[in-house]
Amino acid sequence: MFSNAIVRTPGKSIVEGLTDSKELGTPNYEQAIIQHQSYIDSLKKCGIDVLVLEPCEEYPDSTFLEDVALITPNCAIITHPGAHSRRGEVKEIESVLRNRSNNIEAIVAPGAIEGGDIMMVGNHYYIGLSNRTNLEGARQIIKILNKYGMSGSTISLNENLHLKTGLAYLENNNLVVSGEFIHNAIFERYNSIEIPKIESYAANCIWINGSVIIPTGYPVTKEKIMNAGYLVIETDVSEFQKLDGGISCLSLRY
Ligand code: CIR
Repeated sequence: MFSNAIVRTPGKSIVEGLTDSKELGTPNYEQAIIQHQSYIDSLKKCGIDVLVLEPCEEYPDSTFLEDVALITPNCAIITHPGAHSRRGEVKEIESVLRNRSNNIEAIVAPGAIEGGDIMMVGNHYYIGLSNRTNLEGARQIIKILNKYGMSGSTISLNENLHLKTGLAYLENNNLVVSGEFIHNAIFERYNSIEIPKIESYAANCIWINGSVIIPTGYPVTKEKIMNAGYLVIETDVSEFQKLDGGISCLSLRY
């Protein structure tokens, strides 16, 4: 169960965020603010408290707060993003984490890791090896997880930006899978909820206390997740999709 989330309001600089999806256009700042507020409302509907951090104009991608930290029940870990332009974001989260955990750890160079590449399944954390997360980053985080009684393992990515771009764990052994993760032997012990290619953006969704928040406009995904027994909450994050960000990227949940 989660009881808290932390989000960061987008800054006007969001229009300069990193993207591999230029064909979707530049995000509209005013629209992003409206969508961000709806996202916060969706989190609150799941019964959790939401801490809203001030915008950070210096870092255009800083609204994608998931990438700079991992908060576990036993410790909080500050990441070292693989994207150079995002590295400074970590100094903006440190004091926030210090108020929330007695055990603060950090990944250091040459290790690189972004939170989008970390998927929690109970006490175990899957770490995606991507263009943003390297083996040394994974090695460091697994060592920290072990120190606090948790475990981790790696999985290589070929197509997705982050591990959770294409995967979401919905508890109760249910795993949303898309693209390169469909039929991957690593995940064969889970009940797979397969997302068709045309809706692959919706594979990035989040379970919070029995509800699943998905992006608006993905009817097949919505039906499949509802049929698996969840309450589905839709929220429009199209301005964040323009920067390759999705539902999970916009918050830290703990
Ligand atoms: C980036 O490229 O870093 C941002 N524009 C998007 C980050 C998305 N974060 C995530 O998937 N956890």
